[in-house]
Amino acid sequence: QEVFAAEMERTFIAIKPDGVQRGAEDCLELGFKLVGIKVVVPSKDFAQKHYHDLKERPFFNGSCDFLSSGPVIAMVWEGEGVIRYGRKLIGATDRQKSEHGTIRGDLAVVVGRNIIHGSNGPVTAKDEINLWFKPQELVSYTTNAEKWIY
Ligand code: RTP
Repeated sequence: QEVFAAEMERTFIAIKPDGVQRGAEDCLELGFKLVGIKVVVPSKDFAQKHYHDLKERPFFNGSCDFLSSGPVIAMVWEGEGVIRYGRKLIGATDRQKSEHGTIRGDLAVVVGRNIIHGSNGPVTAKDEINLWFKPQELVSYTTNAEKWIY
């Protein structure tokens, strides 16, 4: 029996270089379906593409330098409501404003070193997934767990 509609929401989540260096990659207990994962060191040019929305902001260059400073764990997660839930689990951008129990609230140091990234809406999710992953790097599968965990 098909529990969910075929078209599932997907989001892009990345453990940033500070999170990888600190071994924070096991912080994700999303309860959603992981459909793509890889470790990459993004080039500066690539980081600029990822942060293209922030081009006019004073911290754009610093954020791009930082994202390209070391390995990033890039992931695509799938499931109903995964974009919003991912953001909730990650917590507010600024560590000072992120709640305890969120990844940033518990682990982030300052706004520019905030451990993890998650798409902030359906449009950016689509753009970011397309930027970071080729279609053939994403898998489709069903598990029995889908009946209880999503
Ligand atoms: P992200 O894209 O990394 O998930 O972060 P976000 O949506 O929560 O926040 P956004 O405003 O898109 O900012 C992207 C990243 O830029 C760095 N930042 N630095 N120095 C600053 O004031 C400042 N503000 C933002 C952070 O690393 C932030 O995650």
